[in-house]
Amino acid sequence: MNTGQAHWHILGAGAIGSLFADALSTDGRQVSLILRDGVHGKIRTQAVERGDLVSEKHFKTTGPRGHTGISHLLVTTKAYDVCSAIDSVVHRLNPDCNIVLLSNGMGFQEQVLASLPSLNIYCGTTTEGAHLLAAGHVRHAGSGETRIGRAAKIADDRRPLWFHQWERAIDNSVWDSDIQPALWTKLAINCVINPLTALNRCHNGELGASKSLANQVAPLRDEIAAVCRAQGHAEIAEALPRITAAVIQATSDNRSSMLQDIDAGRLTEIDYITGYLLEVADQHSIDTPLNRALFEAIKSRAH
Ligand code: KPL
Repeated sequence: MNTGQAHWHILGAGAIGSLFADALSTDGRQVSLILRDGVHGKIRTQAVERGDLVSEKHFKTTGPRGHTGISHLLVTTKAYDVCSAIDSVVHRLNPDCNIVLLSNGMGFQEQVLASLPSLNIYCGTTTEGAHLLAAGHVRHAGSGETRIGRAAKIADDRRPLWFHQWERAIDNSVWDSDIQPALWTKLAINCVINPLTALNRCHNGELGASKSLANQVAPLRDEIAAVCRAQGHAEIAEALPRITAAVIQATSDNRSSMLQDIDAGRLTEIDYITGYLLEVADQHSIDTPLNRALFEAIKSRAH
């Protein structure tokens, strides 16, 4: 079993990956960044701004093809890149490797579990706010909570040893013996906010401030609540009006990740957000016409 001094490799050095790399390294962990074009041993300087303070760190980088083994892997790529990114380093994963999946959306967790059944796969969600100002330069926009649990349901739901280090390194990190409710809560929020803000090209706050948008939020949210309920998450369904209103307000100045992806000409994560919801809705024979319309509108616009 991996214990003691974890060496974390970070796959996906965007805003969240950089923030976590900085936090783990501040706590004394060894951290390396796996970059697509990384050259083994090359150092990359990363800066994280928190208010007026800028912390600069120097990380070893490596390309996916490197030879050193990986014992602890944190994956923070876009949802659609998770499986191929892990595939690119699969030859380096130690037989008892710990992999933490911290990307937006759902669906890839099951794919990774199916392709790497013998490894220790964890997944989670974070509400830490961070954005990239430039490559290697991140602004910490707001503190949040990070919830982590095992991707597979197994009898032993105790927190693994490495998580004790995370609790120290990462503010408000919480071990979840059942991570599914946290994943579904985040999925439900993303299903409401991301496509609507992307299609209406607005900040998150507009979904509460504009009457015509608020009128779209309510029925969309009700469809999502019906899927949550059918999936066994009645408590999320009940709380969804309150939770979505709170997140819309707390992130009112944000441009959602989907709006940012469209503006940057990137693929969106719609397949792993609304697309995943639609798959589950189909399994339960639940009609979700509003979500389907948004899914198709984003697909026709962004892909
Ligand atoms: O997770 C988000 C995203 O933009 O992907 C929210 C919570 C909607 C914040 O912008």
